[in-house]
Formats: sequence, structure tokens, C-alpha cells
Amino acid sequence: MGGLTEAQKADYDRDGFVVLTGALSAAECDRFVEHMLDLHAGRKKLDGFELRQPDSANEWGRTHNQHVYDSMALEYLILPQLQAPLHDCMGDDAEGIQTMYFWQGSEQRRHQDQYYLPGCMSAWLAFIDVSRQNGTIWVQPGSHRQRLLTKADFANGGEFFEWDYNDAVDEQFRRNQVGGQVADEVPVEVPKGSVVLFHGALVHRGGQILQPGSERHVLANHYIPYGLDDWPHTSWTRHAFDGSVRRHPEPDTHKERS
Ligand SMILES: O=C(O)CCC(=O)C(=O)O
Repeated sequence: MGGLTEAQKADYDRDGFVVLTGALSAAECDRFVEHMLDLHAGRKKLDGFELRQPDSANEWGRTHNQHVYDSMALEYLILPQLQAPLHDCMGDDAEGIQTMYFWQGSEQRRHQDQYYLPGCMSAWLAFIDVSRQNGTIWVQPGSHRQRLLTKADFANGGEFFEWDYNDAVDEQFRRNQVGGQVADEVPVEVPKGSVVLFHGALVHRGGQILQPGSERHVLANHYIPYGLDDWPHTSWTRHAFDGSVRRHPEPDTHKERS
């Protein structure tokens, strides 16, 4: 796959997201889903794999930074067909920094990924059809051009000091709607094999799962631009599409996720 068409780039710039249908073959989708179901069922063992995340009551919760211990997850973080579209969105080479796998919808509250991962954008890989039934993501188109809430907003003296983070994003979501500055929130319903590229300042959430218990196989990859030096997660590896790896700047022990 080449880069984005002019129309796709215009959509991304205006809305903060763009859907690339057919970006993944059925074989690529099925291979990863089978891998994840095998891991979940214990048919496959992998050092580093934890079924239940500490902050999740749901045993189908997500994996976090699976690419660190799983070569297949790393392969899907830097799939060749993602390289040019990500470059077109960022205007720089993308480096993969985070992976999260979801067997089911997350129903995660509204947030902006750049709060956790400054400068990032996302490639959300749908390995099966994703709809409101199995809890797709909802996005507020154009919200990436409005205010990004940052850590400073929640520090002493910041506008949202002592606010719950997700409540504050809900408030920003409402403010964005004043005067029709942005479009209404929409569900992103996509067929198997689609990749949703979205901006790290886009307000989004995991939608309600209308069919409880349904599977929703998605790998959410996050990337930052090669030229980003002011990066807090310095212990994390930065993966280029040529397979090279670096940390930048010096490692620390900070750990956080979106
Ligand atoms: O896929 C989901 O339900 C949530 C994904 C998400 O919020 C993210 O990748 O930041």
C-alpha cells in the first residue's frame, strides 16, 4: 500500500481520523486473532503474557505493550503497509511505541491519547468487522483541532486541578460542540481488515457493547514522530519500520498508557 490519497489526507486533517479499508488481508487478520485466542486459552505460552491486567476486572481485558515480549505483535506494529500512511499523517517517519490488544470492546471513557503519549497518533487495526454491536470506538470529528488537555491542566493552578481526567474530557467534549465548531460524535464502524488512523488529540471513547460478550479483535498501535525529542517515556523502545530500535532520550522508569 502506498501513502494516503489527497482526499484521505484532507479527511485526516479535517476530521482527525481516516479509515483505510482493505489495509490488512484476511490472512493477516485471522493469523493474529488465532494467536490471541491461543494465548488466552493457554494453548500457547509466551513469557511476559499476562491474561488479566491489574487495572481490569475483565479477564478479556487488554494487553499492554505486547510487542516487547511477542515478536508477532512487533511485526504488526511495524507492518509495511502502515509506514507510508503514517508518514503522510505525521509529516515525519513514524516510530512504534505502544501496542494494546482488545479481544472485546473496552467501553473506555472519553480521552485524548496525547495526554498519556505526547505527540502520538494511532493505527487501530480491526481484525474482524467492528460495529456498535461489539463496541466500536466513537470519535468527535475535528476535536483534534480544539484543545488538548495536558498534565499541566490537572496540576496545582491548572484549570482542571482536582478534576477526574475523564470528567474533564467530557467537559471539553461539550465545549467543543458550542457554536458547532466540530461535528457530532460518530461511531467508527468498519469491516474486517480496516485500519483507522487517528490523531492523538482526537477525543474518542470505547462505545457501549450492544451485544454483551461479543468478541472485538483489535490491535491499537501508537506511534510518535522520529523527530520528537521531548518524549517522557524514555524507557520505552522506539521501533522504526526498518526494524531498528532506539530509546530517546535517556531511559527512565516512567510507565503510563492511554
Ligand atoms: O478500542 C477501544 O475500545 C479503545 C481504544 C483507545 O481508546 C485507544 O487506543 O486509545
